[in-house]
Amino acid sequence: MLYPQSNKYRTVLDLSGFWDIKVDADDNGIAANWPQGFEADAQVAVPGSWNEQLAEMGLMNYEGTMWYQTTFFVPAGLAEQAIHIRVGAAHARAQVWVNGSLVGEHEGGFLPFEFDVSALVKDDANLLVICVNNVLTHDTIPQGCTEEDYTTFNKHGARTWPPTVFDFFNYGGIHRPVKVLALPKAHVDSIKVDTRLDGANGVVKFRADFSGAGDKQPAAVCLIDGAKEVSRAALNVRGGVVEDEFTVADCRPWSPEDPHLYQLRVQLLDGSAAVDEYTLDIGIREVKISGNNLMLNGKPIFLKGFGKHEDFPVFGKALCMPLIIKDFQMMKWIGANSFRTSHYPYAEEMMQMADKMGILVIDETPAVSLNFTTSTAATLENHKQILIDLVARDYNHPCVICWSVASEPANWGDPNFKSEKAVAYWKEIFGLARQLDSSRPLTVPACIQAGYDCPSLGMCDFIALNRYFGWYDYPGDIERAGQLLKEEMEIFHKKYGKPVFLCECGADAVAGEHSTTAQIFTEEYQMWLIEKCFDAVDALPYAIGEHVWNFAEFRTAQNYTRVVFNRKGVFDRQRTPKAAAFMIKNRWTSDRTPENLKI
Ligand code: BDP
Repeated sequence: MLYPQSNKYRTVLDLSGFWDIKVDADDNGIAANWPQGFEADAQVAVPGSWNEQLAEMGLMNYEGTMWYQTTFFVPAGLAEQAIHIRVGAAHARAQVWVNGSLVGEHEGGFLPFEFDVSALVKDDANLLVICVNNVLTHDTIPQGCTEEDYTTFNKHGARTWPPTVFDFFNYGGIHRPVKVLALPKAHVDSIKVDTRLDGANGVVKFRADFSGAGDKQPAAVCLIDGAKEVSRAALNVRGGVVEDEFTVADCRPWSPEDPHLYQLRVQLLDGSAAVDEYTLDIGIREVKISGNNLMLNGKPIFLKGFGKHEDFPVFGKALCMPLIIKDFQMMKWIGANSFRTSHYPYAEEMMQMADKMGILVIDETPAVSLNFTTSTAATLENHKQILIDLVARDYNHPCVICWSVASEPANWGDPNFKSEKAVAYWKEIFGLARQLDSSRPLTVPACIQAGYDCPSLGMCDFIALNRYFGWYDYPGDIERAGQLLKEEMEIFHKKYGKPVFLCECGADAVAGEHSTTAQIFTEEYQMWLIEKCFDAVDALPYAIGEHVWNFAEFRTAQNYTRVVFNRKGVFDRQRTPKAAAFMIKNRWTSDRTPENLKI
């Protein structure tokens, strides 16, 4: 799905602002005719999670149905165009009505969805009603849990409030902007680009799909480098599609050092005049696993970075543009070259910035803490649909170097994580992911509870380990932590013969707590433990990277292991650095690079 773009042919109206909201704890809204409009309980900012905005109304921990409404106008000059409503993300499912008619629904809280509402819009104020519900079940991705699940599984031996099987807060709301798109009736629908390097040349293979284009209708595709047109192809649409490839002589490959973007411009023509146009930023680059290495453009690369979250005071999980800039500034400051979208797809704007800033991304689905005892046929179907939609959304981003198709199966004490059902599930997911994208490596970060032979491991292109030696295992024992991590990496490498990535390591640190000795929860302990982990990993020739858990503190469900937030951030929730941040900066920006440290 293309990101909304305004140009001579296309108009985007952003409906961000204050919307009416109405709580529907008993799910009466449809019977009460709320799709036709309702009397509001309050106003809420969209995008935004409702929880912190409306905490004083008792909605901090609300899990249930919430109704949103606003009005929009289609400017007179656009009446002849196709009108779409596009929601960037609404957690966890949504139904959409325009002027009282249901236009569609969507399951999953982290990906965009779009409906053609041309037949419903009026030459007057249009009523847009969106019903959002954030209840998670055994069928959803991520899964939810019941009271009973706590006694059956329950990693921490404690309940959380609200109940979750994962360690982040289940915010609800319209988290990314809602936009009205006015498109030419015949328009570019999607673009898919594959790039590779051939010596000094780059090869850009493209395919564009159109809606409403006639057979043999002319189209033009050109590749632009800044102000210069590099290549142009005159094509005819066949079966709604054009495809071809360009060779770019002496190309500038995209990399963290030189994140050079070219533009691919697709035009649909009527005779020689354009009737629609879409311009996509692309980077020419190649990524693959080769032997013990992760290769970018034919050279080994070592990942230095973080697992992150979308989480910020008041915004909750909503798009916050200044925070995107701040986080990239901090990642550059500290010397990171990568991050993982733990534990769900992030906003499209974040991915665009990663392309521009040359930051590599491990792009993760929301299938966190999958449980094969509770999973149903619907869980698998939801997971597959999310994978299809995620790959469709992010395929063209040069920053995406890997799909993390799920994370931490077995984390919540599932006794069936090695069952035949689990094996069959993983085969379906990996098979689908490889069919959707054969160019990027796949992985599933593994927690210690998954042991050495979780069935997902053998299907991964590299092993990603989440290890908390010195924290959950042997808290306070830093020396042992380093030793155990090294032994663990060795075992996985021997067993699978694949490169190993330290995907998560870390410790909670309460900013302002200090100690001269290895005392957990202090800033020093977090710093020393992370350094020990780096020392262990940097000495291993098959290690392809080290990611710290987490970039910043984040809200979780309430639980006695969390002091308001998960404190493993090396920055606090407002992005103030803790001591560990300076140690990491020193490691990642000095000559003591992991490459130099390798023995
Ligand atoms: C890891 C999970 C992550 C948690 C972290 C922790 O992947 O979501 O936040 O543990 O406990 O296993 O801090």
